[in-house]
Amino acid sequence: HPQRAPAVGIIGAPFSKGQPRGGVEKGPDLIRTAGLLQKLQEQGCEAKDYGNLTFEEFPDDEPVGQVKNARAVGSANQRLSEAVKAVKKDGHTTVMLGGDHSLAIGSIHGHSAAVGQLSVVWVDAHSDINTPLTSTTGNMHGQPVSFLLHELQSKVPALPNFSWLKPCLSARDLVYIGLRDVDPGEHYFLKFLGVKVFSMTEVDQLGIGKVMEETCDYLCTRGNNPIHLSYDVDAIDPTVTPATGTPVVGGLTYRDGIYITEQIRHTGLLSAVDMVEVNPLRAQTEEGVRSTVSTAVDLLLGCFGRLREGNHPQEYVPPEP
Ligand code: HAR
Ligand code: MN
Ligand code: MN
Repeated sequence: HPQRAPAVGIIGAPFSKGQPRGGVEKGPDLIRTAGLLQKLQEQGCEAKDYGNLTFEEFPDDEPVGQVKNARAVGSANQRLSEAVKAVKKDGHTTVMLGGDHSLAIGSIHGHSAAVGQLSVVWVDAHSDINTPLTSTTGNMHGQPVSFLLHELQSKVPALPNFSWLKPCLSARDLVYIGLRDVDPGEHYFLKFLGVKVFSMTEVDQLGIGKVMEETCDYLCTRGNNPIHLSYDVDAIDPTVTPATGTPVVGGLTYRDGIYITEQIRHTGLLSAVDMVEVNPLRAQTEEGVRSTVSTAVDLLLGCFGRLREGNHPQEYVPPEP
């Protein structure tokens, strides 16, 4: 079914404190420099760039138990939540350019604050569902899902600068695709909560075609809620997207990755997208950076209607001799 081009609202979130490696804050500007806005407009999308958010600094952000940079992460996500909420209220499909994946806390919270009950499709090598107590690294980019889920609230301790955050997602409204590096505590939560997971094993078993058919059927039975697609670029195989902080071998192919976006787009329910964990300082070569950034751009173009079969505007008239 042909769809009207949605108005896209781009929010840059140059934030890296959810993990220890510098460089991921360069993601938003790199993705812009690769031509995201122009390419979206060329494919008929109305697109508006809301620029980069700025974040408060916390020089004395001492660990709270295991958790690193809690104050910075809490504050950044509060700002991001407000920004996403405002851009959604402005009628846009939001695109949040990270930054690390701890930003999904604010992005999903703000999205839900604007539109209500969501479905979340989390495409990642990692499940990012550690609590501050199960995390062995203390990095908050491995924890965002636990802060968002109603079902895990009793397991998440209070942290400084997190009092604004209320859980807004139910475990049955969450689907994972691409998992291949899941910690023991995370695996326990996924099983205990009965979360829908298409790990790389299911991708191998079923193929990406069936995985997406089942994903879309599942979201349909959940009531066709607006979809939040949270895309960690490390879901794709590191031969294609090496410029990322925690690459894991055995990932999605470029084609799998693009097919996910085409099918999510096809539901007509896509309401917000995150594109996170692009880190140019982590690739061995310039070509590795280029490949990672151009893949991130292509995934976003797939989210907004670019088809590999080709496209033409609805009003297109072929030239007559
Ligand atoms: N599970 C590990 C942790 O909690 C690694 C998480 C890595 N996360 C990301 N985001 N790159 O998916 O620290
Ligand atoms: Mn992630
Ligand atoms: Mn990841």
